[in-house]
Amino acid sequence: MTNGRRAEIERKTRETDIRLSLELDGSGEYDVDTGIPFFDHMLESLAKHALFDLHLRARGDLAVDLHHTVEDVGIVLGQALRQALGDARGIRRYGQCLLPMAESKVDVALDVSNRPYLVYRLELANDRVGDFDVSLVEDFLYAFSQNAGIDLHVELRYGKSPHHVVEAVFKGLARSLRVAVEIDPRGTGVPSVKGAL
Ligand SMILES: [Mn+2]
Repeated sequence: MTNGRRAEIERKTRETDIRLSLELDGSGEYDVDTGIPFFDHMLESLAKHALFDLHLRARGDLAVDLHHTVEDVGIVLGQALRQALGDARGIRRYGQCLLPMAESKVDVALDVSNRPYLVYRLELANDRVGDFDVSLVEDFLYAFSQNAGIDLHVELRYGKSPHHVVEAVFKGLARSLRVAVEIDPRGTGVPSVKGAL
């Protein structure tokens, strides 16, 4: 089914230096290094469960804060997804997943609509997993959804462990994306009555 739905992006600013390649019709192969071990763990899960091939090197000013690196990876990953989709011909467009992880459950729904929006209903104490501040998840998802053109809804149904909750968010996003960007064998053209996404 590979029809060249891939993108490669390099982006360098005073804060971060990022190289990323993304293949939508992949097999979940990844090689990720952002300098933030827990964030790597999340992005690896994303690639694995979306069946994307993802190669990512990010070097950021982590000594200042993790925020620039996390946000900029979200921007570049979103741009790559948008670019790889092209005119979005043949995709399913919608995806959703209710993802359990141990004691936690997270609800993800998305529309690859090219009308970005983020609804983020996840209230956790200002916890950390390793060096990773849980509030960074919203920054990542905002940057990603804006740049990918995705209307993204994430809601925590319940859960306690910040590691499990955040991992459920990334895995739920992965499974939703997998369905939404897959080529629908019954699809005919761009999935919109407007004829464009
Ligand atoms: Mn884990």
